[in-house]
Amino acid sequence: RLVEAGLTQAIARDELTLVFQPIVGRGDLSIAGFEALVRWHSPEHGAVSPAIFIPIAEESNLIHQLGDWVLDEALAQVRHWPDQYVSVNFSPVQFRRSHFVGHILDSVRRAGVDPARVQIEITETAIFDDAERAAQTLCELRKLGFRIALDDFGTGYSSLYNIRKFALDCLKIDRSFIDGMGRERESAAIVHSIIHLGRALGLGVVAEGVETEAQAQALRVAGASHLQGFLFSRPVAPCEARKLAARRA
Ligand code: G
Ligand code: G
Ligand code: MN
Ligand code: NA
Repeated sequence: RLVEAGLTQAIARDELTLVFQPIVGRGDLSIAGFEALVRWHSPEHGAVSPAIFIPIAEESNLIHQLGDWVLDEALAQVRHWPDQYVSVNFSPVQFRRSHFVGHILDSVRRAGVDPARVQIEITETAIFDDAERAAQTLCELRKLGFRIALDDFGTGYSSLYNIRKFALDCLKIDRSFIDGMGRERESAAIVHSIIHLGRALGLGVVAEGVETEAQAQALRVAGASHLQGFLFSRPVAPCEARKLAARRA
């Protein structure tokens, strides 16, 4: 597999970069944190989307090396921001690795970063298979001060029963629902339900993929706590993120 071979070299050859997308408060649009998103510029394949290469990395165990690089790079950047957190995506394969908690803790200690400034984004798939073990892992991370976000919420299989047991800080509503909000009653109903659920459980609710002012307004009225999407900012390079962080703390 060509892509797999290239990916093996990508880290050593400095072909990976991170970009950062602001997550803004619903009201004053101040930047609460940035989501780190990995990019691969391959000399052979050009720009390859993580939607393509993350699944390949997961199948070949490269995900651990890649994930370590992403975390270290994200931690290096968060130190330059006044008080925002960095939100890092973790694959279910990483999450289920033994010593996941100890491994992350080592990284933040080495980087000298307060766990409170690190948000761990996991998807429902990560916690679906072995809910007991996942609940335990999340609980340990939360005790250490990490923030926990459930990503792509609404697209997976987590039962509401499980949600109640997990130590979470926020739900991230999948952007497919935000996209459908203005067109279909069903999407709007789902968005409202997730926001209601999150608030009732005392969680933050981040709406992803906000592209229009009409969506932002509807989400404010519905009670989302934070918004993320091209309307506010595309994912930006580290130097740009630093400027935004300093300006809009
Ligand atoms: O940034 P973009 O929309 O192209 O991301 C596509 C997919 O890749 C999304 O599902 C996103 O969560 C995932 N992704 C982006 N960066 C990372 C990363 O650093 N680690 C993992 N596990 N997934 C990522
Ligand atoms: O699965 P996850 O939520 O981590 O995916 C994040 C992805 O969503 C990133 O690849 C990012 O580029 C993309 N994204 C962020 N904001 C928007 C937006 O407003 N519209 C669209 N279409 N994609 C977005
Ligand atoms: Mn995400
Ligand atoms: Na998402």
